[in-house]
Amino acid sequence: MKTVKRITLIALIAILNFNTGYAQDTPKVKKLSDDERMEWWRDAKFGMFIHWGAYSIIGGERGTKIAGGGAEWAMDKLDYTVEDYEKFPKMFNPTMFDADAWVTMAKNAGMKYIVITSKHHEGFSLWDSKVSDYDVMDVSPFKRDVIKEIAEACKKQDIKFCFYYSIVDWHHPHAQGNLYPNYNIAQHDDPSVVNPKFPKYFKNYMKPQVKELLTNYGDVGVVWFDGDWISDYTTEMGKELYDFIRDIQPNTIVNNRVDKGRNGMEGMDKEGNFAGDFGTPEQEIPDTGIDSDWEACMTMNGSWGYKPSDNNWKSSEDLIEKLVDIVSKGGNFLLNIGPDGFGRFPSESIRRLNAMGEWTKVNGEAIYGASASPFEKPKWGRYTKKGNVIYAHVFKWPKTGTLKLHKDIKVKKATLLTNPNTELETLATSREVLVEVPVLAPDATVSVVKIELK
Ligand code: FHN
Repeated sequence: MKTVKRITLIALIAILNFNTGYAQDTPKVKKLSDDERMEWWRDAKFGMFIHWGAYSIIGGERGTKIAGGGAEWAMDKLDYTVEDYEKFPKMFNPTMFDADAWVTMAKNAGMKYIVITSKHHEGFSLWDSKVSDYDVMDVSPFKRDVIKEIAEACKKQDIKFCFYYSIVDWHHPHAQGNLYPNYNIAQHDDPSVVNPKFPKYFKNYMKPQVKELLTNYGDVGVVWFDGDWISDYTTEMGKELYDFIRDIQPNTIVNNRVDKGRNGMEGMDKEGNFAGDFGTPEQEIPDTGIDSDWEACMTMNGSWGYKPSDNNWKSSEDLIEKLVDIVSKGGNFLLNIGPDGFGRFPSESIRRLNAMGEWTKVNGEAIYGASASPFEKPKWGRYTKKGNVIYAHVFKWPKTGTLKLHKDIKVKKATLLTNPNTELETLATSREVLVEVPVLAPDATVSVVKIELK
């Protein structure tokens, strides 16, 4: 009797396994078409960039010296040798770090994805890397896997998890580490200066690290490379790395800094065949719309990494207008936060995130899933388009109570996003379309008029 029972039990488990799909080998991910793969990203429009590392302890200051530009360049700008600098990862102990709180602040701001620096140029890795002992688990007293905590918090709150990875590594002896303190960025603009050990770093360190990040932390929305400018890194490496990533996670999106096509800070690829799924304008917005995928990344003040001495903060109004301007030209906006060495977002950043969240809560339909408008930008603001609707984002509200739209806009119905139940009077003339609007702007920053087209 016992034997029969056992056989029945084994057969039952086998059937259950088969039916519930718990096949022994991990289920293969369905490889999406490029448009399907890019869809979530094209709809998302707005993401959070996070620059966090040992440089966040330094804050861009060394005695009376303040690093010019981004504080994340402290090792270079404040003249630390590799040996000097190694003391900072040994101090990294951000006991106030709370991944869930960070992700909640991004979500409440209206951001749909987070790109966090897994490793910046300093070479210090914020995850448990088996390839390196210069990581948060081995060298810092913190001993928590930051990338794991962020990835889990993103999954919990339905925010896409993405990571930044620096090709440049000022610590690794086969990358730029062997050149410090003589390493000179300018020298590296000279293509004749090529580090003979870099291919070893690329093959034996960089690729295994990228594989760890793509294997151990679940779905990765975007891999955001940086440091593509160095002459050690070649387009052959870039193309190999792009294919390597797509083999591990076929549907991950990769920026154009994976290869060598980027045309400086304006961020789009020059002529030629280069790997990468979107262009990356940095600290600037193209003058006109671009009909390929692109994302503008920007700081809130002047530094990517935490820099308390930099009080050059963009206003919340300016940041909202930048979001609208970028979406009206067909792009995404990746807006940066530089948390401090304790794991806190600067209060000035939180204030701006809250203001952007208030605005996107009311006006998000004119942003998410919207595309560039077919009409040239009006003097008073921007247009975005979604299906059969044009959204007029008014930066300068008309004092006359009459908003003038492009003459080719055929209005079926016009309403304010803040007051969808009240139809606005419109009049089409040969030169423009007039919309009667309240004398006072309904929104303190950008007010949006929804135009349903005939
Ligand atoms: O050198 C980096 C810089 O520190 C920062 O990470 C920006 C963000 O895109 N990228 C490089 C400068 O172009």
